[in-house]
Amino acid sequence: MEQTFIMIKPDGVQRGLIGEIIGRFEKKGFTLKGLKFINVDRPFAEKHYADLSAKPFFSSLVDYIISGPVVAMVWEGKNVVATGRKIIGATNPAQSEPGTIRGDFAIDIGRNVIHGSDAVESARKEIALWFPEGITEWQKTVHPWIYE
Ligand code: RTP
Repeated sequence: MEQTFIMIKPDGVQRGLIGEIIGRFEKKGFTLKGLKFINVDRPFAEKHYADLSAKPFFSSLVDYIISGPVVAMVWEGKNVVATGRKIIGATNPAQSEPGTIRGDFAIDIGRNVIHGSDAVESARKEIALWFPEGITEWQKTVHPWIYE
C-alpha cells in the first residue's frame, strides 16, 4: 500500500492545528503509520529541502522549519501521495482552494502550515530520512468499510 510523508510545520503546531490536520487525514480513511513530535536542526532541514537549495528563499525556508517543533507523520492508503497533496492544497495559500488545509488555514507561502511528499519516490526518501528507526507495523481492521 502507498505511503506518504506529511509534516505539520512549526506554524501549524504553534497555531494548534495538529488535531485538525490529523483529523482530516483520518476521516478521509487513510491510516496513520508513523508519528513523532520533533525539533530538527539546520543540517537536517537543509537535507530535507536539498532540491530547493538554489532557490532564493532557501535560507528563510530552513529558518522557518527549524523555528519550533514539527509533527512528522507517515500516512498510508490508495493514492495517498496525490490525494494527500489535494487535501493540503496549492503551495501558495493565495491559490489554495477553500476546503484544503492551506486554503482554510494559511495566507503566506512562507507560513503554509504543512508539507506533503510530491511523488511516491520522494515519499520513500523522506520517510527514510525522517524515520530511520522504521515505523510500527499495524493493520487497521476497518478496510472493508473504506475500500471496496
Ligand atoms: P512542501 O515541500 O512544503 O510540501 O511544499 P511544496 O512541495 O508545495 O512546495 P515547494 O516548491 O517544494 O516549496 C517548499 C516550501 O518552500 C516554501 N516556499 N517559499 N517564498 C517563496 O516563493 C516560496 N516558495 C516556496 C513554502 O513553505 C513551500 O511549502
